[in-house]
Amino acid sequence: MHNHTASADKVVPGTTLSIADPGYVATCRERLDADGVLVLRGFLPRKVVDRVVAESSGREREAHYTRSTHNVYLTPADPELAPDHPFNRQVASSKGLLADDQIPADSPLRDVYADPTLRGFLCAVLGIDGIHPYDDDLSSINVHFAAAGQELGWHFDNSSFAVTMLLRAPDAGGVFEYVPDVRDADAGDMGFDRVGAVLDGTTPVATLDHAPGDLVLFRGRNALHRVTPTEGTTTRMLVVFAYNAEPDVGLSESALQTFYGRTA
Ligand SMILES: O=C(O)CCC(=O)C(=O)O
Ligand SMILES: [Fe+2]
Repeated sequence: MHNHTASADKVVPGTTLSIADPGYVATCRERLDADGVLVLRGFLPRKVVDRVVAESSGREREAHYTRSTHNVYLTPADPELAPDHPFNRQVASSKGLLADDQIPADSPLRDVYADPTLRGFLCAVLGIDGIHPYDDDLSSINVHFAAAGQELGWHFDNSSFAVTMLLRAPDAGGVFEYVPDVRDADAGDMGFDRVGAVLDGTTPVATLDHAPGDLVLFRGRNALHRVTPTEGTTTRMLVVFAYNAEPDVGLSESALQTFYGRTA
């Protein structure tokens, strides 16, 4: 049993607060609701981050690389609309990733992902009744690589929340930028004018201030966001802890093929 994260009484580093403490949880929930983002600084101790980087960085060549252009909605273009309509404007994304079945069985990332205290915290802060792994072998824990020139173009996420942790920052670039409340997916508001302004660079954007080991909760369904191109020889590394609010949800075979180049 590996216990890198001292689950039962986890103290938020640099504070006396615990992610099991109801007052702290309430504060975090308010912050996430207000800002659409929450950063738990120093969540994973530096020594453990270093171990994860050591176990993963040599495996960059085993990652599955994809390069695509897409609209911000991650949907096919609409030929009825002009090519420069905000629905059809294309951005570029390129990255490499290690799928869940490529993460070592004894990786500290598995302890974090399974940690019952963390899962309880996420449910409380996100306002969901349950939190479950993906029902496929690839999607739950992913390590993303972005070498020089690789970037994620502006997009909205399909999922309502994401849990990520930077593992290694590049020398420059690789900055997470976001603009809250650009669309309202549930109300059917596509936010075309706001999307166009962000793509034109005429809207101020927020920059996420996060360091390796910080745990980030981000609501990316209505917040437009991107990761700028990595600059320099240090590859950006980030882990995505993917959960579902419902049990028994897996990605479709075609989605698995798109993301991982395989289905099992
Ligand atoms: O790499 C990041 O910091 C964010 C990744 C992201 O936005 C995504 O995978 O949808
Ligand atoms: Fe995203």
